[in-house]
Amino acid sequence: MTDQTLFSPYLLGDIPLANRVVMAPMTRNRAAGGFVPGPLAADYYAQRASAGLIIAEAAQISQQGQGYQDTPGIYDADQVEGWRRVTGAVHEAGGRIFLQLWHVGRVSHAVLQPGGGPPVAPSAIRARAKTFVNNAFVDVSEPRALEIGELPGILDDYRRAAANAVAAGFDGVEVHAANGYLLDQFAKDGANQRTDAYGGSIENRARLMLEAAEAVSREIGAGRTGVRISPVTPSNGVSTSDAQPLFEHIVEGLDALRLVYLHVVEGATGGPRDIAPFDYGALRKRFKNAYIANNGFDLALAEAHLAADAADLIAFGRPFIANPDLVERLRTGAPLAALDQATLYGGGAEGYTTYPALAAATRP
Ligand code: 8OZ
Repeated sequence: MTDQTLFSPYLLGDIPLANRVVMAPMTRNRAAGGFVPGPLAADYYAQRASAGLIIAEAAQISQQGQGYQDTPGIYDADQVEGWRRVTGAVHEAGGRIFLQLWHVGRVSHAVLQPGGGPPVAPSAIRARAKTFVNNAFVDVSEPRALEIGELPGILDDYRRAAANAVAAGFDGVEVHAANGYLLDQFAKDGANQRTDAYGGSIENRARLMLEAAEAVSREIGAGRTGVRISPVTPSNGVSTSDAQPLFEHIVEGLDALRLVYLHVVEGATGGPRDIAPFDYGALRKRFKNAYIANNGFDLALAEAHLAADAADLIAFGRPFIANPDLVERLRTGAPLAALDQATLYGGGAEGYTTYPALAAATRP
């Protein structure tokens, strides 16, 4: 007898979710001209609306915040219109959808940057990471260190992006503070060698992430604001000497803002969960609202996590790509379809909206 908690409703702040299955944000590089969500995005997300909550793919908050080709933005009116079609289709299908707000920092290439300039970073340290531009994987560009006087402008970009997301019909937003992007770069000492109020101590390195979360929650409300972190991931060449105390401090700060959820990538993003010792329970204990656990979950691990009260919600990433009806398949024990790697990033309908749901007739 399986525990059915994963399929029971959950109240996320004042947002009712039909179940505890979350679709994790996943970059698909299919935006149209002007970095407007592509024409198929509404279908793609609506097909997956049986998730309790969809967190839509990372959307850059400014041109400076973009790091890969064909990713959608959330900083201008055309982008807001494009996203409105997505949120309308998901709501029509009975789903709930947040948008992930993204600034890549140093994980970018000059060809994507305003005026072809260098990407920005806490310090002028190039990431050992690749990006995808002009249809090819290339090394990221050498970044320049942000001046302290530029940071209020970036916080204002987060604020405006959050307002835009709500105007586009999203139920809320998730601040992307994971995977070696700007806010994670500031937090971690492998990328941040600043000597000002944003570098050095844990308090200083955590500052920009907490200020971004605060700017967003002041704009749209803490009940519509979540944050995603990845304490130990090596994604995009990021590292830190002090993950445990650093993220305990960060989570205390996020809790003080009363954000509606904390989304934690446990382990190496898209890789092993046990890449480094880390006490996630210490984060859960410090955060009163919802804890979303992500990374490498299957049904058994999800149920075990919920039964152990290690999380409130479980985010599934890649399984949602090939299984639009993932919730139903997990609930009935139906087999999961395999993902086609070749159609993951970029392209059209193939591998995006073409994965079928199980036909009603073949359901057990
Ligand atoms: C895969 C490819 C490009 C970007 C992340 C937004 O890792 C991403 C991403 C993933 O958070």
